[in-house]
Amino acid sequence: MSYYQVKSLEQYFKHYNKSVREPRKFWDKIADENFTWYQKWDKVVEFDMQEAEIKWFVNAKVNITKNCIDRHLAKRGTKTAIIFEPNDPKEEAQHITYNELYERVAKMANVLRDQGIKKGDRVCIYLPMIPELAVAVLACARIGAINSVVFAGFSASAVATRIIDSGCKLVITSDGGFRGSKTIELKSIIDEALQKCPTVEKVLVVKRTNTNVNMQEGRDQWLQPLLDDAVPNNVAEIMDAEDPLFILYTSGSTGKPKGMMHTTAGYMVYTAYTFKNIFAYEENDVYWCTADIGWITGHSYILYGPLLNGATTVIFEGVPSYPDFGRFWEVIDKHKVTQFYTAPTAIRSLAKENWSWVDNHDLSTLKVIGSVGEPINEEAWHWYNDHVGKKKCPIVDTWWQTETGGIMISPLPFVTPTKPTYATLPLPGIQPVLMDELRNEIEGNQVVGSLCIKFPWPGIARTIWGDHQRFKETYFSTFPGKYFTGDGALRDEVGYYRITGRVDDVVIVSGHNLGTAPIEDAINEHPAVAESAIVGFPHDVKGNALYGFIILKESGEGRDRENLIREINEHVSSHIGPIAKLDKIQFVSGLPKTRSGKIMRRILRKIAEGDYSNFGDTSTLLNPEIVEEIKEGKL
Ligand code: 6R9
Repeated sequence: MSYYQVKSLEQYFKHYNKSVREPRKFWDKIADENFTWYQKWDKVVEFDMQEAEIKWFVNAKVNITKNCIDRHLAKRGTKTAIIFEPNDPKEEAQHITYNELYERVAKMANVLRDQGIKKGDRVCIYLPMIPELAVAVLACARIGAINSVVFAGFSASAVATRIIDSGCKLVITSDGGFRGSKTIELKSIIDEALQKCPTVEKVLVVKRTNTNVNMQEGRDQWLQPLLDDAVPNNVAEIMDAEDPLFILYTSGSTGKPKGMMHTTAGYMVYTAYTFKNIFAYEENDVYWCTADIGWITGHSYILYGPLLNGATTVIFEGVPSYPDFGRFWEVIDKHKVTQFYTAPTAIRSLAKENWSWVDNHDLSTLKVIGSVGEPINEEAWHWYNDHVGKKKCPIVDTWWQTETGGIMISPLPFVTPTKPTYATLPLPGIQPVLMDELRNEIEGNQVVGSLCIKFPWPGIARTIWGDHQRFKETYFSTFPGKYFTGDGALRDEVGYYRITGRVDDVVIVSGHNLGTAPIEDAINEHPAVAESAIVGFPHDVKGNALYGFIILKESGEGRDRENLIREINEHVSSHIGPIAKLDKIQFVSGLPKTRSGKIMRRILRKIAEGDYSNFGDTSTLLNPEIVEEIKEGKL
């Protein structure tokens, strides 16, 4: 592998400047030197940022699984590709070598083909964090099926929305999943979801919990007997660089979830390059990212990035607090983890517990530790640095999004001096800019603005499945010609970036992006509710929690409030999932609205935060008196 690796800040700047001056040459070299292609590209990149049309490595032919698995077999066949650490520490960990991974993916790919799945068909994967999840994702990529992994914490109705939107033909699930002390009945959630999904013809079921499940004749089959009969090798499908690789849903500020579509070659090049550089990965390292493969972090940095680099990657089924608060640290100790990548919400929840949970384990193998998902607050940063990294492991605070495919702004370990709460500098090849309200680029340092990226990079999502117009409007219209991230940021005196949070109606709760609109829709479906508005407010552990302002219908006025709160939260749980439950619900008689009928969320946000100092300009409010009422009734 010959991705460039910079050794000093000076080298970084040299490299960075080159990547901005000659982006085509920069990416051409990385793609050329580090992957196996059936056919190389005619053109490195072709784009029209106004129309949101972007193509990388035009006309190249490739299969990403050949690059993740096959090409490593000669040198690394017996090396561990995946370490599976089960939910229950008493269950033995599994070490899956590259040879074994090849066989398992080949068999799975053959099963999918036998079931009639062809290139371009959509497959929904709804599985817990077990090796079959990785195998299923890779098997789809092997045969060119477009997979849509749905996080196994989503409810039946949320899964159904996603299956319907992408028109999946087949679902891969399991009888159930273990999560801490709980067992989640995944198959029965799928059964309920599929009542609304006419496109699904087949369901393949992995046995994990031995829970009793209902198997529908003609539709459902146990996966294992099919795998037992399958041939252990498979010729990979030849994919065009721009053929879709996967769809992954993310919340929007309005309407239904957005199916972000990533394509093959650009995503491959970008995840491999970023993984290698940001985690300073070396041949015998053991890398662990605690995310779920149901989120982009799991796609890019549990599966693709590590496997493309021939790395050993840990898949962890459990949760940080089970069987006790020492679990993360015990796993690092047990598997001699060298790079550890987690989320601020996990750090905060563990930092609340006794230090001895960490200090009783040997973490001396760690070299680099990372954070992702939301801004990391100063206190959590220091705790992570002191207790986990022991002040000797650089913290890579990595800023990126489902839409960006891979990490965009992050320190490079041992190169970029870190600064708490700062994601620091863009990776070579990435050109961030801050924009003001008049849509002008803000030059210079010590400035704040809306974070945009002004030149495409290989990992950028290409569209929203089935709705290119929405893709264009959401990301390329606010600041014409630029990709708008939806985040605000500041640039300090030396040019370091600090992400200040979302500027739209998305709230990040425990690292999960939640659009407020779908939650409001779910609440409004409750028969006693007339209208609602959801905002985020700061929470010690979750980063943000949800605060709901709810107007009841006349028929709901006399109802017992406790019961109503419970019912409303059940409604949210069943429509979106338990992660979207509201921490606080305040019943109000009206919501502050502008003359054009828009809820002024900025005011509600301030009230939820308990900050009454300055509501800003309220002159456009139709009903200013409501603000006082809401303030007085605040919980
Ligand atoms: C990878 C991922 C994207 C949003 C993003 C931003 C927030 C992620 C961050 C961060 C500050 C970081 N975010 N990493 N904010 N510092 N290091 O999380 O993707 O689920 O799509 O979320 O998360 O607000 O816009 P996704």
